[in-house]
Amino acid sequence: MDKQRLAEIAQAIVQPGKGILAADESGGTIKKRFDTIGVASTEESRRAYRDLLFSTEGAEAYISGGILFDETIRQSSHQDTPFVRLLADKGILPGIKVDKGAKPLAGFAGEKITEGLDGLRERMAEYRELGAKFAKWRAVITIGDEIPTRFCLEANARALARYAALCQEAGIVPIVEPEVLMDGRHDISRCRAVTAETLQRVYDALFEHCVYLEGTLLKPNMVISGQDCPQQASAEQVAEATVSCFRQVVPAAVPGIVFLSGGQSSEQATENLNAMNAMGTHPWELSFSYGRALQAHALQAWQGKSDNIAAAQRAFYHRAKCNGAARAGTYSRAMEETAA
Ligand code: 5MM
Repeated sequence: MDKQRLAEIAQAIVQPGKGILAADESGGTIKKRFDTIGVASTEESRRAYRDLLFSTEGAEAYISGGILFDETIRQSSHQDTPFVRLLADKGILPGIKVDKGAKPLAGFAGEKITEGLDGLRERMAEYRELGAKFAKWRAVITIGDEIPTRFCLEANARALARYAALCQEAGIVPIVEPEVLMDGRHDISRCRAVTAETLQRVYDALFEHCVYLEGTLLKPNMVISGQDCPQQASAEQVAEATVSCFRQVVPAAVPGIVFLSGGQSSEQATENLNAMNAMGTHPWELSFSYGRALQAHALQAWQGKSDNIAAAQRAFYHRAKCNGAARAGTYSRAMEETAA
């Protein structure tokens, strides 16, 4: 394992002012997104959509990495440039989602386990050949009356750790993504308790699997109120709860935390990240790896029509820029008014 190279890649991803575009929606998820604009999900419509995102001029000022899906890493732009090369030429590191999705955990109603470890060593070798510099595996934790169970947390943590070890063996930086879902009526303190326990088990497992933390990144949920909780925490409360929770359980050896947006509005996800960075310096870089929060406005602007590509790219560029500012704690709502 080339530890220095892994650490360099991880640090490049969390360099100041930049973050990750998560464009790794699986077939089912991208269909759901396209359904909202009435566009059929075909290999070509998916290619065209990712093409407009990756071809957005100037977005590389705010985007350090792009996560691709297996289909996407093999596709090319309208000018026949492989997406991996298109991104690399802009200085954007290409990454790959390698999990096979969260499936029901047998015997544990309402809980999920992420699959995809079988054959992963061989797949990692292929993705490395295709140009992937980092990878991503998402575990899903649901909050309910009796859940998550300890068994579910441990099973997912072990899978994340086995994935991370295989990534590093292949010279690829693992992004470790344990997502505590925001679905439910629970309050922010319940989210904090479950997030802390989840992360504690993840770092125990990573330690046991001899994963080199300096060559990893963490992609977690923020500590926020459940979506249906009547009392929604403010950005400052989210920032305080998230940072204080993570200080207790995320080792300082981890170079960066790249948050997912998880269903927050685009503006809320930016505001929350901004509030964290406005607090001052932290043991790790605090960045973004947003899917919906970077793409939602662009998707709405696109509507599947080539005439709308420029408008969609303006919308994507704007969100990338706002989140770039949030990396330094200098974002303000006024930036939304000056949108292109
Ligand atoms: C949690 O989802 C990840 C971040 O996206 P959001 O910022 O929208 O929450 C995202 O990378 C996700 O893992 C991919 O879209 C793949 O999801 P599926 O459900 O298709 O495996």
